[in-house]
Amino acid sequence: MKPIIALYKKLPDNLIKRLQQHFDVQLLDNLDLSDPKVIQVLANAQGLLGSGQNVDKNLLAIAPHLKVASTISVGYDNFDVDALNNNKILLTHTPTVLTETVADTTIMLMLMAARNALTVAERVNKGEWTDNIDADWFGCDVHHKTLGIIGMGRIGKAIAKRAYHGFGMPILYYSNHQSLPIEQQMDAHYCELADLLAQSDFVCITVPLTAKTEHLIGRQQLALMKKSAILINTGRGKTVDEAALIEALKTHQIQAAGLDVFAQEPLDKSSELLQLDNVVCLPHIGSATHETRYAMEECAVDNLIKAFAGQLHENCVNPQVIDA
Ligand code: 8YV
Repeated sequence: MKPIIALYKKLPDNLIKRLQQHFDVQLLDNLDLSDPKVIQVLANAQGLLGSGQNVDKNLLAIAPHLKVASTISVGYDNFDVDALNNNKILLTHTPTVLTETVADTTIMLMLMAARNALTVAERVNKGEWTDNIDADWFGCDVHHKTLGIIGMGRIGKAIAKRAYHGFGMPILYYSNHQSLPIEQQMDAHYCELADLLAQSDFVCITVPLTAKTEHLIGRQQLALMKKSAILINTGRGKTVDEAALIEALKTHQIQAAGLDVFAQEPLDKSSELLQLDNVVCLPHIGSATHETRYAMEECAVDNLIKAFAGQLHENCVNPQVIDA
């Protein structure tokens, strides 16, 4: 008998067919534990495949046969990894295929925020472009400004490459580990967080959300930034204290922000962020191109198939489960 997997995301037909060669695929709309169908499927499921839903102790309690969870994302902050480890459930993710696309999104947000792209486009739409534009339409330069990158992982490096080679930006970075190749190839300088915040014209956050990075940027850290600085977040919303950021933007403690991620998603339309004209808010589109989302889905499907075949040697969040 093929192992049962709970698929909680719609996938293209060719990937579903591929899954069906290996598994008994049970499609769910979500992982809402109050839904009897979800409970019934999870009671027998050995695999999970999807994204954007919480997988916690409550879910694991009703999924006693679960062996592998494959998330269609690089981030896995919505999984209780300790609980997965305790239950010897392998977690796989899609870390490499979205790197370049998320780096593109980050650069786009830097440019949009620096050049007031949203505001000026809206003014054109409203018919306000009736003469040569004057200074209240101007933005600020990006090229050759100092970029501070918080989190020099795969995505941080792809941002650094674009910024250094494309825009001639000096790079500062703060990360868990120093990266000698980045220092040698791009003359990047490792800094303490406070120094990075004080010296950077643009600050990009690309760290994953963990207990250590939650509210990494709060009122104190925002106060260290230049008044002309622009904060970009394409990682996870909760790495920033959103209330403190709103305050800093309102009082012009910093100049602007470009945000793809928020403490609560989708962003509520009553959020104060949407009332500020020095913020660009995007709907978490970091990896959202047709090509990259397909590559993520394909990678997650492959991860699941290989994991069940005992052939997965990459993309494991908790490989110690395999060893155990
Ligand atoms: C997507 C992301 O939002 O991979 C991640 O961690 O944040 C994004 O690529 C996610 O995959 C949505 O399902």
